[in-house]
Amino acid sequence: MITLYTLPPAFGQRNPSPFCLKAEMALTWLELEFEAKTTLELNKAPKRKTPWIVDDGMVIADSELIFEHLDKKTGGRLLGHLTPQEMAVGTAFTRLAEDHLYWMIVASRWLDDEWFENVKRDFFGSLSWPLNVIGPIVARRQIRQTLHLHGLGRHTPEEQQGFVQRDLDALAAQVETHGYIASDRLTAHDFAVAGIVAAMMDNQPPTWVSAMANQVQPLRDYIERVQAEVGVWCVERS
Ligand SMILES: N[C@@H](CCC(=O)N[C@@H](CS)C(=O)NCC(=O)O)C(=O)O
Repeated sequence: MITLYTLPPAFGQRNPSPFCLKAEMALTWLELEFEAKTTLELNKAPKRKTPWIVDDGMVIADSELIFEHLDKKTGGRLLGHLTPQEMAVGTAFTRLAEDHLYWMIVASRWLDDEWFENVKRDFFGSLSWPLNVIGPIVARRQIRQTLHLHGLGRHTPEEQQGFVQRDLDALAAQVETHGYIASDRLTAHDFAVAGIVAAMMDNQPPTWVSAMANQVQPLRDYIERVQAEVGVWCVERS
């Protein structure tokens, strides 16, 4: 039996972490039996981040390492059947989404003074005093430092918008041409990229990054298609 640990619902999203959504999509797609548990106690997480899984006592933290494990476990049903070209293109776009665009989602949620009230409410509101007051201040400082080290945090808002737009344009051009991110068929790389785009588009209320992403109709069509095919949604569907 597999247990998947994710963040609890926030910002109108059933699963507000794109990496958790990606792992949930993979487990569902592979039709593996699993139990999902939510937690905000990241100090108890093996790498202090979500997601992680426990599979028959084996702990695997990080969505990409989870993919590797699930691929081995299923005899290559997740990644093993992909062509070298699909792996190359899928990996490159996953890196763009997860290691570049994702940080702009983080910035738009955490560093916008007005929007940060939603983070305080959904991530820290259930904590008792003084953690509910100190927690957001300390965590926000760490996010600011991380974005500075990454580099994206050093740019003006207009420059950041330019980076976001070029990432969105690259993703949109690819899915408009091919239907999916690595080729003309659904692959595990779509779980990663659609996870990021859905977490970006479907914030309630919208962040400045959500507003930009929602202008890009091919990406909206893409995430609807991927989520419907897998049967896992970022936002609750009735
Ligand atoms: N590379 C990791 C990234 C995971 C990640 O950044 N998770 C976020 C939630 S979206 C997290 O737990 N952040 C908490 C922190 O950085 O302290 C993966 O693919 O699993």
